[in-house]
Amino acid sequence: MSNDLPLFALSEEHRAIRSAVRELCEAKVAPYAAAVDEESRYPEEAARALQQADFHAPHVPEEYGGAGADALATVLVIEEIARVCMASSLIPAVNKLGSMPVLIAGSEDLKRHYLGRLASGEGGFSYCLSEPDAGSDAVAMRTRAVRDGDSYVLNGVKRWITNAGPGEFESEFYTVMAATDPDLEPRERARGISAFVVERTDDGVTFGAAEKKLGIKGSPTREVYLDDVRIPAGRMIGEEGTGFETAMRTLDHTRVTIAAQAVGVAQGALDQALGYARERQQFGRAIGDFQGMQFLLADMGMRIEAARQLTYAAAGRSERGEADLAFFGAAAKCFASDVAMEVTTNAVQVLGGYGYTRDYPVERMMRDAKITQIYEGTNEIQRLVIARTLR
Ligand code: COS
Repeated sequence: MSNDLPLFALSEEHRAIRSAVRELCEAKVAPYAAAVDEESRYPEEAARALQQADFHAPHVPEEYGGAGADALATVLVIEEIARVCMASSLIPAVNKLGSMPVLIAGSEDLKRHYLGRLASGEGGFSYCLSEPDAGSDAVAMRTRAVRDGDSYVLNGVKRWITNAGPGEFESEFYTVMAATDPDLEPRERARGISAFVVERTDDGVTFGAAEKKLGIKGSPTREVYLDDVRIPAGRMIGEEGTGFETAMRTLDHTRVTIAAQAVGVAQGALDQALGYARERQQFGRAIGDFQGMQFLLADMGMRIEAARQLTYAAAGRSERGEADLAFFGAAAKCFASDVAMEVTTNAVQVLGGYGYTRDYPVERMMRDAKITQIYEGTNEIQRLVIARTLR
């Protein structure tokens, strides 16, 4: 047995990507993270730096002008950004989420046209599945797309759309799921849903006010209104009636990136807790010398590493398109986000009163971590998806 190629380690290339992103994040993302949160403003410095380094949408294949990062490399990029600023990590994460339907099911024309524009930095890509009355029950969507000659006409409201808006850094492109056959029986309804690319400059597209959120305050979330939006039929992604399947297959891949965010924010909180435990003196010694504190920190480190390994294993399934990806994507997202919530909460505990103030980043990390248990499917939905695969 050879010793020079560990079976269970990152490749040289993956390690190089991780250290390049880490360096960039320390210099150009971390310094602005607190202000971005405090002022609920777009992380423009991060957006520019990520774009310059080609980390804004690293998953776009080289053939469409992208960096061609595989699923694991994309996870590493997102994990490292989330370690210092969760809101900024949504830039590559949402660009992958929004464009994945095109990659999975789009025509060659759509891929060339839109992935190239995403990769070049011309515009970001958002994903529009949820609606005011269709969250976990995504099939219940009311947005309609009606065929009219060579066009489709879309009407409806999409809610909780990450990075939606008219701003310079907000998304130019939107994958919109809409019912093309709304009269099917409830059990058949998924087959009446289709996916489309909508551009924000299309007539009839407008946006709601930015939501006031608990965390990820630097990442805008808005409603998207579609009022008689007429788009060419060629902007349908895949065949009519396949939109729901495409939406679900997309989430199988991108739940892995939410797991990456969760691992990153948890690691960021542990790093802060470790630094504090080493420095903070009480009862004549560093609090990290107390066994109670060591046990807490040990549990944090252990759980983060378990979440990381599951996330990387899920990334491998995503890259290879393996049949058990639905299980791995849901399991990684659910496990890592529960770990992130626990670890960030414990990090606040380690810092005590200081941890509860905005003078230290752990309270922000705790608020930011919460969303990973909710978006791209609540953890209750992940458990449902997992349970179905166990049969
Ligand atoms: N891959 C491919 N196809 C899938 C799929 C997947 N992972 N999951 C479901 N489908 C298909 C099913 O095979 C089924 O097709 P047929 O009708 O041809 O058999 C169709 O999609 C409907 O699936 P299902 O019957 O499972 O639909 P349900 O209404 O029971 O809902 C859940 C399934 C709950 C899993 C789905 O609605 C869901 O994931 N909800 C959460 C949505 C979400 O994550 N929202 C977050 C917004 S994105 S930020």
